[in-house]
Amino acid sequence: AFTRDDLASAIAVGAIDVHYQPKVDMRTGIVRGMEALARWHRPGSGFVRPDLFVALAEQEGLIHELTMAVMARALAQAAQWGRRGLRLSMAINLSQRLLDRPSLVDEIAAMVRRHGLKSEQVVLEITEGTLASRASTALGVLARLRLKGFGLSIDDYGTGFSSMQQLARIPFTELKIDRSFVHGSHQRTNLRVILESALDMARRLDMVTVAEGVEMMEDWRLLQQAGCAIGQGFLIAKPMPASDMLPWIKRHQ
Ligand code: G
Ligand code: G
Ligand code: NA
Ligand code: MN
Repeated sequence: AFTRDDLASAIAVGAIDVHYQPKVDMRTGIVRGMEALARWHRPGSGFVRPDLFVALAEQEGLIHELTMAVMARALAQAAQWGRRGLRLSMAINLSQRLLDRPSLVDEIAAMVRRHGLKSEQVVLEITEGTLASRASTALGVLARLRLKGFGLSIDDYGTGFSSMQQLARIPFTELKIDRSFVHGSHQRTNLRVILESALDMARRLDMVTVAEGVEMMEDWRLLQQAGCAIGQGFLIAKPMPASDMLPWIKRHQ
């Protein structure tokens, strides 16, 4: 087990690492962007599951510090890849608690500027389920982020409650369909119908369509046929440290 203090000091000393998972163009296979995923390796006790320490950070008032630490690393990495000629978007997971913080917009914008990046290169992934509970508070922050040019992605789409309402009210740029509608969709008609309907709706709303949890070749083919723009999942690549990325991109292209 780990305590709030363990996590707080891990954040403070820079022990929270970031792994990256590619998001690829499903027509060409070209890597379009990365999602930053927090990793915590505790000396002596191994990896701590991110869902566990993210939840603790949310409960214990550390989510702002955690997110800013992840973002600082991820943006520095994106800038470094940019200098190597790789134009990749960088996606950061934002938890609902942060959307209660009006200063968030300027903090993120300042950090992006500091790294010499454009807001258009940065995508903020927000889990749909978390939005349902606080839509009114979150709305202003999300609208201001969008006005500044940031991409806004609905993460895990299909698992929340008021999904249609969120879509109508918030200017999301990307719909990321939850892996439960992706995995095995080629074998199950009901998953496939939901998947295709979500893709159709997103396209008509001018949103970028992303499928997460692509693990099987048959699902990849179905997504391609259904016109899904971007895929992410173990079939393509698992999350990996930054040092593995350039060799992976070389092999993948
Ligand atoms: O890859 P995976 O095991 O990394 O992630 C598990 C969960 O933790 C996912 O729901 C993922 O979105 C979440 N997660 C990973 N990194 C972050 C982060 O930096 N911030 C937030 N809010 N969630 C994260
Ligand atoms: O909630 P979010 O979508 O941010 O979660 C990211 C999580 O999904 C990470 O834990 C990552 O390791 C995991 N993940 C990424 N690709 C796949 C996949 O193809 N299958 C499964 N089961 N998990 C995946
Ligand atoms: Na995500
Ligand atoms: Mn997701």
